[in-house]
Amino acid sequence: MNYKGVIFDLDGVIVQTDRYHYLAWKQLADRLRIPFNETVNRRLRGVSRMESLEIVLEASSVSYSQEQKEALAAEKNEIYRGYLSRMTPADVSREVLLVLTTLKTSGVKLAIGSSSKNAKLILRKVGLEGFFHAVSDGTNIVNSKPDPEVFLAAQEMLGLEPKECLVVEDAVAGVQAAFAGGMDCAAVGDAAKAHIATYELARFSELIDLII
Ligand code: B16
Ligand code: MG
Repeated sequence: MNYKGVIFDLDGVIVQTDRYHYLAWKQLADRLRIPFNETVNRRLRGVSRMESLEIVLEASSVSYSQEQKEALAAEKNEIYRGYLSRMTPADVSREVLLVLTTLKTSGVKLAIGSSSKNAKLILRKVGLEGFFHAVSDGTNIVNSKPDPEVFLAAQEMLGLEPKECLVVEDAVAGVQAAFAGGMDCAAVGDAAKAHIATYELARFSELIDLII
């Protein structure tokens, strides 16, 4: 076995909730008459909710108080959770499910390492509650990616050393977080295109040969 543990990012890796983040931020930005597009959205991947809001507000001429910013973040989260409420187990692809179950039955320890405070809700909606050996998310960290805190917490929960773990990420900030924590990283999507990770996955199922 090449790695004893795998720490999966959630949004953009296990589920495609990145689309819902985009739609929710877009709705808020439209109401505030702030330009927002896929290019700005790419910068929000893996970044915390409040840091994401700061990026969205860069294009605003209005300056908001901390209290107003918290209300705006809550407004976005309400819209986002509206989308999450409609998620089902069908939102996890067959390929992702095959990789997860193959690794688990082979004795690999599995964790989630997500910046999201909605991670446990998402796992419940898609039928993966209780599936992972550890869940480290936005509720147990102070610093979000590219800080390694969320992955270091996951690795500790698994009882493993950083070098024994592989992180799977779709965000550049997530790859940077894995490296900062002393872990190897396999990249999908945007992070793979950036050519900065240890491995670039063309297909998710390549993980099986890479790990076992
Ligand atoms: P929430 P990940 C991240 O999830 C998202 O990629 C990022 O866009 C989002 O702002 C962040 O979670 C916080 O999410 O508002 O639900 O707490 O990719 O780290 O699983
Ligand atoms: Mg992600």
